[in-house]
Amino acid sequence: MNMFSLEGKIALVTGGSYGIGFAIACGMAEAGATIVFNDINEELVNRGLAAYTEKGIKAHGYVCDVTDEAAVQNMVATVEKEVGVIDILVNNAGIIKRIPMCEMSAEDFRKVIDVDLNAPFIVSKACIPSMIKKGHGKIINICSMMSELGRETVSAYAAAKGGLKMLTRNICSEYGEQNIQCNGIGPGYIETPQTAPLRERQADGSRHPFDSFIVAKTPAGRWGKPEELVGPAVFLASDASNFVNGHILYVDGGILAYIGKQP
Ligand code: NAP
Ligand code: GCO
Repeated sequence: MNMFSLEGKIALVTGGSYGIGFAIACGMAEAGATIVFNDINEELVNRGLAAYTEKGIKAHGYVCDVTDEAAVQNMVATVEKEVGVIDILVNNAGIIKRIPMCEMSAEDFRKVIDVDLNAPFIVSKACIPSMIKKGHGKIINICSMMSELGRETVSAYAAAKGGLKMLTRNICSEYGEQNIQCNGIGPGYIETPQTAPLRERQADGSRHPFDSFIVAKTPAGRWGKPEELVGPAVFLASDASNFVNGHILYVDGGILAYIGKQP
């Protein structure tokens, strides 16, 4: 079962101060990886470092906006000097703007595309050369249900996550021969700060309509927890998945398979 071990491996998790990135990083640390993470500002990085320390994990934190190519190149070079070559990259950092498409500015659309699609390109491009030199690499892109489905108000996010699915397949196609495996994880609806607005109690104390909708649409009958992404992430980061490439592993409680409960 050593094939699931991440001992001796260095994992970079972008946007890893909290939420899904933090949970995946903690799981990878438990499997033996050295954790490196970045976030957009010092306060978040320090918050993340404190959270990792509380879990007994000595993580390495860097301030870096993943949309800034020069900053990313510099961060990766610094990590290689201070920690070592990145074996596992988790492109996790992401944002969402829930605005009806015809009310959304082009600037807002571009910002979501920049963080959720351009940044995984930028960070992967910065990490791949050293992975090739080292003879192996694992890239895990955090996709979404919206890599497959649309819904009102998330046009930019769905476009980005659909593109991220195809970027995943293209990195597989272009670098599979250099022993780089690039796969995606497609979380369903997970309880994190990003989805908190969709779960807020109403003024009368009732559940948010979207919360009730998602619970009815999910065979598991509940939202997922960030920790439930750890097993799939460790699998895709480990030798156990060396012949899995270009695959999007949906961790969604069955929602993509289900037409939904009759009202
Ligand atoms: P989250 O709670 O909002 O965390 C996102 C993290 O990314 C935050 O630490 C955020 O920092 C960071 N980030 C945002 N923009 C950044 C930038 N330009 N540079 C560096 N870091 C940046 O989101 P989450 O729910 O954990 O989601 C993590 C990933 O999973 C995202 O890609 C999301 O699209 C995806 N996902 C989430 C769900 C879900 O149901 N939660 C489902 C499917 C996929 P700030 O606080 O500074 O923004
Ligand atoms: C939304 C949610 C979703 C989740 C996730 C689902 O507004 O529909 O935020 O997009 O974040 O991506 O997989």
